[in-house]
Amino acid sequence: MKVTEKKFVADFKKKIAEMYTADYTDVSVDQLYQALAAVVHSYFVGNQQETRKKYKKEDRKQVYYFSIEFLPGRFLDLNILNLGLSAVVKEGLAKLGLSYQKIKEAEPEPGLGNGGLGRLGSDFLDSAAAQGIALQGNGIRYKYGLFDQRFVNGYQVEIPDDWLRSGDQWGSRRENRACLVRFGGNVWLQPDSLGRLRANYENTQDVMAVPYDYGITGYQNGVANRMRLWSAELPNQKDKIYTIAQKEEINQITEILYPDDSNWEGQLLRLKQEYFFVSAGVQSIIRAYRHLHQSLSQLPEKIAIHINDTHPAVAVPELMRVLMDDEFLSWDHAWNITQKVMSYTNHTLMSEALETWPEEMFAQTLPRIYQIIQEIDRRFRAEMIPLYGNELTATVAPLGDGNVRMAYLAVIGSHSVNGVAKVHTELLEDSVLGPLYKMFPERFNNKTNGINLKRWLQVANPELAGLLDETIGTGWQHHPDELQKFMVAVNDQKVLSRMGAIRHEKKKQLAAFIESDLGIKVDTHAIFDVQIKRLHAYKRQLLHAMYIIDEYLQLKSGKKLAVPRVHIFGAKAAPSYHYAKQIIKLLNTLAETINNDPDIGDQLKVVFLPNYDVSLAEKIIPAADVSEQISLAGKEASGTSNMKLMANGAVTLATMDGANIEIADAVRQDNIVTFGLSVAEAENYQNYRASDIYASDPVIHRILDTLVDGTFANCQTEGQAIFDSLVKYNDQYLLLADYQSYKAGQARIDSLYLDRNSWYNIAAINVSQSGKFSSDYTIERYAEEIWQVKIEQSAQ
Ligand code: 26W
Repeated sequence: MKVTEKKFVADFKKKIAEMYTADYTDVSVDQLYQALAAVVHSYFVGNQQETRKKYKKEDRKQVYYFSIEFLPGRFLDLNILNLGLSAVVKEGLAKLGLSYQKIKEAEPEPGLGNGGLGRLGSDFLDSAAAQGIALQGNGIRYKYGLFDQRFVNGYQVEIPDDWLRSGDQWGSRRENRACLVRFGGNVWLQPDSLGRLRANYENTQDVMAVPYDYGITGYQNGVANRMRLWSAELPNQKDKIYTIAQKEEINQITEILYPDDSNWEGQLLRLKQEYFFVSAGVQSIIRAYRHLHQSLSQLPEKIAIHINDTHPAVAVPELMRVLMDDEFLSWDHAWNITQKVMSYTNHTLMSEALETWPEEMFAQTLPRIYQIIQEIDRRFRAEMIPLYGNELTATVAPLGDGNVRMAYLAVIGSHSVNGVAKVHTELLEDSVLGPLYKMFPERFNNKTNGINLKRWLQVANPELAGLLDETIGTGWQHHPDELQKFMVAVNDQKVLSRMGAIRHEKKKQLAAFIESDLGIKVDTHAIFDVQIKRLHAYKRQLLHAMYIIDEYLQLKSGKKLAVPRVHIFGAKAAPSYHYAKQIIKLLNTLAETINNDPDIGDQLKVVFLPNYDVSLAEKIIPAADVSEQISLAGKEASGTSNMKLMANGAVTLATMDGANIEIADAVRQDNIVTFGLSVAEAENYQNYRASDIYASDPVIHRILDTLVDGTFANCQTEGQAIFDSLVKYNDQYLLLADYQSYKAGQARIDSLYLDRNSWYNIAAINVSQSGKFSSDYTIERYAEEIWQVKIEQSAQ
């Protein structure tokens, strides 16, 4: 369908008249957005239907990407770009005297994830559609997404994120595809009249899972895949009456996203969430497969299920259940199929994030699934003990220490296990999953993460994308490796100065946003030093804070900084993660003190933008000069903001951790600033005594003292707690060990920035080397090496 500007304007006006019985001059910005979304949606429903038909006709193998988090960001902008309608929409609206920029800001963002894991899932969905890969997302339609973050007196306050308040412009409710999911009760096996074992249930709590489908558009290729999100509702049973409490209990299952990565409350509810979307997903996959195929033996040739982190690992016993109890396959046959269908990605090395469930809770909530896990466990032990002995086998059996251990279950039930950066995969093999690697080495592989350059360059930074188009042609949009061609910019004064002008323009836009949001004026000639990611001790926002204090003390003692700095943060802390919240308070206190100190002026500013999300990331990333990737080596699985910032021309200041190592390889040592302990050094850092460093290093001593001596007012409790975490409790993440090396890295940043030409050269090299981190390539590697599915359009 060719959409001209004329057609678009007519469709838009008509839609507004239909929806509001009003003229476009007589509706609110929210209403304009809703109508615009409806029009854009109508332009790709045809693609959705065509794509489904095509996959069906070709009998394509389908991949189902199971993830408890997706972070799609705003849909409108990306869909318009993907449909090739950017100019038509912008100009059409302008003709009506309307600003596209304003209207798109009215879209509430679906915050259905906490961080990198969820955003990676969405980048993968986008890239799969761009590459013509038959991949669908399967997840939860949380009524409330990740909380909205406000700061009150410097403290994080969490506000419910009511993203559906004005309806759902992109999701289609598919009631006819609903499934029943069972919890609790008793279960027993009994032979039926044909002698087959049937599972009988009594006193179960039944929940209806209703899917909402969201179209995921490919990049200008007519493809629209889908993300299917499940919502929990009361079953349609006329003979049953539910109490309000029962109704509440059911609705609660998909009420809210768990803001995770520390201990969460309501473990049981989380377990229910996991089984809920997994069971609904598996049932609907088998149902769809059954429509087209006779024999289940071919299932692995037609279906792949990907387990994104352990949260959907219960897919292993759930598929076993469906194959045995509903389809009457034998254990061996079902197990053989299950292992071929399942694959698993691990996203974290933090041992506290490897999910386990108390066996008792698990058995009560999912009695049949628990039985199946017991049998998986029994067979695993029977097979492995003779080969590896009791002790080693016991360390990685699915049941142990009174818990169900989801990561081990996922590895045992899958044919492929991958980490998300080279070093991460090595560490998985060496430590966290070591014994399983010994048992099944052929299953392990690495798939370094990637990012969707359509969103992170074309949508977030159309100015830079435009310069790339002009300089090297538009081929890079389909073949990101062609960004290499931008190496012509190196030492080309004309291109470099245009890039410099764009960078400055993006800094001005961000500065205007900072001023309107926080009332802080920043100097756009200062270095914009950016750290944006979940707030977590291992990511070491505190190391960055120490440097800010160091700079502040220098300025107070009358010294000048080599280059003025604006330190920009975006980060949410899990509501129950006390220490992370204390660091937020500290950063806000630094901002308050420093920004209002007349001695400091424009030399130093600290900006903590509240409510970090995908939309805010799109504003910050194109304006960043420095990308802070400073986790303790060995802790960050990959990181993906490092890739987004690099693609926009920021210079990375990094430890050799996660994908930073691969970024350093790609841009070469001169074009990145690295510092700090290596993975091996950090691992072997025995006999570390933080208090010795505090005692012997006067710079560090002075910095840490400001946390407790009243330099920063109204932060005593937090300052003391943070001081204690470093000095008294021995600095778990080795900040003090890395500080001087970090500071030297910051000095190197200053000296590079002072030579603006060479700085822009480095920026251009970073942009030109970012193509290899496109998720288009990553998803192709998954498709070829793990799922064995067809790629329609090769990005190579
Ligand atoms: C306890 C359950 C749990 C634990 C951790 C739930 C969720 C999490 C995180 C939010 C998981 C996460 O986002 N991990 C990140 O995944 C990215 C994509 O692979 C990586 O780039 C990041 O390094 C990793 O921290």
